[in-house]
Amino acid sequence: MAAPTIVILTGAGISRESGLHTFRDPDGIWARHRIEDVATPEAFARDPALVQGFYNARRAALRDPAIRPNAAHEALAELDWRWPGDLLLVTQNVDDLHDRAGSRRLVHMHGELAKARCLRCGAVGPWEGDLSPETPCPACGAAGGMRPHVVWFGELPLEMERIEAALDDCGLFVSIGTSGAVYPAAGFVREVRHRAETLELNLEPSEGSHLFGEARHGPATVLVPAFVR
Ligand code: BJW
Repeated sequence: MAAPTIVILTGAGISRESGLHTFRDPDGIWARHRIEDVATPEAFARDPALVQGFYNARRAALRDPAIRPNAAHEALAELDWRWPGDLLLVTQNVDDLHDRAGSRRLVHMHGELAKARCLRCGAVGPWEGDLSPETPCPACGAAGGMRPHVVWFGELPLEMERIEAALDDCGLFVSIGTSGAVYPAAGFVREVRHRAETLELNLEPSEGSHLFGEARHGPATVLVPAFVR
């Protein structure tokens, strides 16, 4: 029998032990910033400098040499190299730790901190430094239209067609380090649970924990390598 298609969904919890903050834990990003101020298109239209400052700081933190992929990112990269069937790693994370660990069959559904997008010409490219409301686009030269390549509330997540196609084929769905509070990702388990095996690996039960066939609770750096090997 052919190896089943695996879809893995990851969230901020997988990067917590690499030193990056989650969103909804007591010490998380939303404890220090209001979503309405920094993570909506309306916030960006109102105060682009504030929003860019928020993402500039997180982009700079990602370049700190102490921030590296952990054993959970590495185990998923190993699974990607090894698994003979179809596999798609769908991350909600805007960090690049799965990329650095070596995962290749990877979708960043909420975008990437290390990329910027021009609102004038639509070009998306790598971005290492800070963005400001005056930053010109390297592709078209227009000033004032560069924004972080991330998905804010009210915007469409990226590559949904590819994700839905993988979910349609899915024989095993694994959710790792996500609170299950944000849609459409939080709805994936409902889509597949009647035809696929479903497994949650999270520090604590997520909002949708009861929807999974099996749930294991603990740190990602312990649970994910144990699942993969
Ligand atoms: C550990 C650990 C360790 C800790 N080991 N675990 C009702 C129904 C459907 C939709 C909606 C609805 N009401 C509103 C909506 C729309 C809205 C939404 O979902 N709102 C909710 C608040 C209800 N969604 C949207 O607007 C999305 N777009 C959309 O829906 O378009 C329409 C559409 C419809 C149908 C199909 C397709 C499209 C866009 C959402 C964009 C989210 N953007 C953010 C910011 C990205 C940029 C940035 O990083 O700043 O994405 S918000 C933030 O939340 C970020 C994350 O990716 C996302 C999810 O968070 P995550 O990863 O789950 O983190 P936490 O902190 O919540 O959880 C961490 C977990 O890890 C915890 O459980 C810990 O216990 C655990 N953990 N340490 C293992 N060591």
